[in-house]
Amino acid sequence: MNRKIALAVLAALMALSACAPSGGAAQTAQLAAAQQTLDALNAAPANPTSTRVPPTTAPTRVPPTAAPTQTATQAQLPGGRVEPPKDLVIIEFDDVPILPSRMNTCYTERQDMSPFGAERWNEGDQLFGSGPDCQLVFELRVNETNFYNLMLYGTIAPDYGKARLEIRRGDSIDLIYNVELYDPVVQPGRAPLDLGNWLLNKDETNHFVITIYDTNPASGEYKFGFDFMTMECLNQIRGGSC
Ligand SMILES: [Ca+2]
Repeated sequence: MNRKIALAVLAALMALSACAPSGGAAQTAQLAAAQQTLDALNAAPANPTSTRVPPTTAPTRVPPTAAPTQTATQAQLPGGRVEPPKDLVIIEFDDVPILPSRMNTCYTERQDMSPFGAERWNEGDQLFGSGPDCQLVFELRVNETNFYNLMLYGTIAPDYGKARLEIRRGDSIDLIYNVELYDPVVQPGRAPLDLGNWLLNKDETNHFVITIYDTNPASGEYKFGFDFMTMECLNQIRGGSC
């Protein structure tokens, strides 16, 4: 029983017994026992073996992290991408080296896309060129071995041909897509082309290869335009990092 309640009950009994008429030897014995208990409770130290745990300090509120700062490069991405992916690498095709190929090297040049609405292309330009039967090889350099999602941003136009896209990892060659680049109107591809998720090893040589291999009858030419591609580290390796 709660100590305070017990004291109150015993005190009430004592008070009642003091007012009540005498009840004989049994009542006297009960009152004596009650008095004894009351004395013992009064003499006992308060809460002698309390194991009550003091309240813990209130958890410190963690301030919200600062919103990620959008980088200038991400801000330049066309198409209004609001949430830049984590660890995004951008390969701007007209800014990176074109490596030697076993096939003919395509004719290429940087093309200012202002006549077609520069704001629709990253940095307002693209790598323009022409075939046929030529190949562009770009290195996919990664600092960490991990899975990466690859997205391609290209252009479609009335005088464009067909392209075969490959990912080469080490000694393996993975055929990805044959893509039609012809369209009656010069414009960015209607959607970025998702090339899928790939395990890229930092200790191997990885390449993205574009081969201009054919043309559409409506075009009759083998020209092409590629804006940029992105490599987003997906961090799907246990213990890995991006
Ligand atoms: Ca560009």
